[in-house]
Amino acid sequence: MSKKFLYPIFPKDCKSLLSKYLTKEIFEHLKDLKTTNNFTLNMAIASGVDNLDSGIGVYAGDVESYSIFGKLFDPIIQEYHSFSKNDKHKTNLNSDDLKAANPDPLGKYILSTRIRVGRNFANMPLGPAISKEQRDGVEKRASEALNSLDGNLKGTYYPISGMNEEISKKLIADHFLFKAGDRFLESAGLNRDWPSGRGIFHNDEKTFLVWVNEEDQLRIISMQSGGDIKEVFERLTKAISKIEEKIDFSYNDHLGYITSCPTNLGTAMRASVHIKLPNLALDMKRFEEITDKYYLQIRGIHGEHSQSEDGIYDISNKRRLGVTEVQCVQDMYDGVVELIKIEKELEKKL
Ligand code: ADP
Ligand code: CIR
Repeated sequence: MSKKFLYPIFPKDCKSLLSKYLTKEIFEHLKDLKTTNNFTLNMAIASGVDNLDSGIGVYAGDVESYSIFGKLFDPIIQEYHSFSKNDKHKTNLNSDDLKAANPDPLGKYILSTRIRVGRNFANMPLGPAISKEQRDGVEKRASEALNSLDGNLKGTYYPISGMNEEISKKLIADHFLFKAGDRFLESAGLNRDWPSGRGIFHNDEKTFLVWVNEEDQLRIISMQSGGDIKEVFERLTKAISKIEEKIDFSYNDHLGYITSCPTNLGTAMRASVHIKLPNLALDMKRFEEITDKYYLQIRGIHGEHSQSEDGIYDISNKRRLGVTEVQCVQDMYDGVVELIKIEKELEKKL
């Protein structure tokens, strides 16, 4: 007999948006619904129910999840992106519109810059609801499209299956490859059939990389040492348009690019720097006042849910939906300029 699906009780100190918005009434309303890919509310909330330290706690199995379970997703999207269910998304990937001269030409603060977007195939379930056969098909189509790129985007696709453990450990430590066994993704069903269908494509310099079948079917990444944010954005936009010549991605006027985690909807873009701010780090209240003002998120240097080391932080745009790609990078750039200015002032007071 199947286990009865009961209303989850969250502890008082649970801060996830799931615990905030999944009222008993909404639960009763949604608990027996499913999408055409058989994705249920139980599946959508599993990550936040298992991981009480989640910030968000929900995942979509397909684009339909966002409407069928809209009573839960809409307020979460509203709070994270300040975006209402009647708003329209807008896109602008024209790098000429970005005003971002290197804010740290001497390389004293910014160690590296990375900009990524998530993309999922049109007419295909998202990772939490995809079958093994569909996932392997995505890998085949993605690796063929990627292996045909040329110029500075030319590279090689490396499946995770059969990858030497030393090589994968080094790629993860050097910030190029996703970690295996993430517990948030595990509960969301995103690690099923691991490692089949997963892999990484990169050029020789590792300035252009694509993750295949992690949280989204593609994570298209441009990164390099230092703070030339515009160059990183230019490489990314060129890569996106080349890949879009070969693959149709899931997109609609309301939610923009469709992703499995609602925080990534819209542009699906996270533009970040690894930046050394040891003095500002001694006053986290002030640090967070600046990051809040510019709509930025602070992460540790080994990615989400990791800690800072040696006063180095991962600073990135928080908003992704209802703002353009250029604005996402501009948010990060403007905030970083301000952070460096304050760090310099604090240095002078030493
Ligand atoms: P995502 O950016 O795809 O949401 P994570 O936060 O997990 O995922 O980060 C993925 C990897 O990218 C981690 O190894 C992280 O340290 C690395 N990373 C993120 N931003 C930068 C950056 N600016 N420079 C170098 N590595 C970065
Ligand atoms: C969580 O809920 O903490 C994870 N599922 C990750 C959510 C995405 N994080 C973010 O803030 N962008």
